Amino acid sequence: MKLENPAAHAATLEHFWMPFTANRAFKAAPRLLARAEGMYYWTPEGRQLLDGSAGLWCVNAGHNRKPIVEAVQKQAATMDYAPPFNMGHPIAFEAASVIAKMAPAGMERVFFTNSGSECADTAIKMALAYHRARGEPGRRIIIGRERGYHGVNIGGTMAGGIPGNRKAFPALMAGIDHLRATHDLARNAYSKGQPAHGAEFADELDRLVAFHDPSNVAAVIIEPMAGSAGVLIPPQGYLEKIAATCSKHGIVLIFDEVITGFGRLGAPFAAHYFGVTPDLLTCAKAINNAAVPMGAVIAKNEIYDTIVDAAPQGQIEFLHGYTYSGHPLACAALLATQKLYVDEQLFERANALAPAFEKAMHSLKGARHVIDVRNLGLVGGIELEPRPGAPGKRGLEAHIKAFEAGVLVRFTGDIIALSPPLIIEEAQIGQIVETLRTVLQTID
Ligand code: PXG
Repeated sequence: MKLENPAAHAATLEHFWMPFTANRAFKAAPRLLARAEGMYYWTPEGRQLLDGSAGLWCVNAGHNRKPIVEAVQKQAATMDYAPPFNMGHPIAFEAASVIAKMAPAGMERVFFTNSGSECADTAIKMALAYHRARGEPGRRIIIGRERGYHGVNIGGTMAGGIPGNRKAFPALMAGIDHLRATHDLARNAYSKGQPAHGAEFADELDRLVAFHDPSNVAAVIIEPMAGSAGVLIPPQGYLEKIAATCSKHGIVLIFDEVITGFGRLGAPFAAHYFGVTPDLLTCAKAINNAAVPMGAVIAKNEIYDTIVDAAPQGQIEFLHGYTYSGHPLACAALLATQKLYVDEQLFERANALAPAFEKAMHSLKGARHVIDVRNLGLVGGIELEPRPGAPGKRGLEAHIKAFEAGVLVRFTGDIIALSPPLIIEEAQIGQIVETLRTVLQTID
């Protein structure tokens, strides 16, 4: 049989089953991106779009940065792939060292994955393996939080708190409980930075731990700042309380920093920003500017030592890993990205821009449909009043109209999320905000 030329299919959209997408609606009215550079995307027709979301919270250094592109090209031409099981290649060790150096003190062991989802499942397995190695295999319960997002693999889906993502998998969800989300518009609307009210939401952890008994609880997994579910910023004092409860009861605290890692809050990690150190920290996305899929779980040395020392010499200590753990191209992109962050002082830049970003964001107070504006570092959330009987519609329409007006923003339900590349200029922040103001005027 003669094979057809695959390029003959290039123009059809029907074969790609798109992720987290209303496939039929999208394919009826596609929004395609064909090229990117710096702060901008271009559509196939050549229309320019200002990137207000760093792709999906991941392109922190801006698009197609030359040092990253060249590093990936060079690595592809040197060694495309090498097996990571019981073998190694130097650049994966180098990449792990770079991440270990920037992680909070005492967290110097780095396990590579290919995504944030794989990180969540890896971290949950590490927590269970740690308790088993310590002689407490009964600790199996994982506590997540409502509105949390830890990706789409089974562990992350289970610990996550977005009902729609979970409802088809109830049989897989034993041994899990959830804290309440900290969102409290009545008390905290229009907060600048961390909201003043709500540290007591953390008291729920004491209740859940007492209810299940500490001897059964393995880990708590939360995003220090929840991104996907609508930019939910931790109230002052909340994370400190959560960490204290975990520490008191020997529970592994996992921070999911897939969004907050690598400068989003003007610091290497949210753990630095908030001054709260977890036991395991997951990251992905901006780890290598999203140039090649990659994630990493950063573990406290004690967790690594406990798991490794419990196994007999010569035996695999942690039966877990991916064909592409520490993929050479991903590592090359990581090294170039992390160098760029330092050379251009992009985390410091995010920090320096944060006050101007906050001011611009809060100028949307009083704009049509807006019921809250919140911000932290270079993250902004604009919550719209849901249209009666049609929640989520306003958010979607705002996203589409902003796209048509040349600005890319994220939306979750009726919450618009901004997380621009850290190279953004003040004038571009202004352009995003003014575009949104105009767009909100034009939707019902
Ligand atoms: N944890 C967090 C906190 C995330 O934000 C993941 C895990 C999963 O990562 P992967 O690489 O498996 O997708 C994420 C992903 C949005 C949006 O619209 C956010 C994510 C993914 C897709 C869309 O805000 N975050």
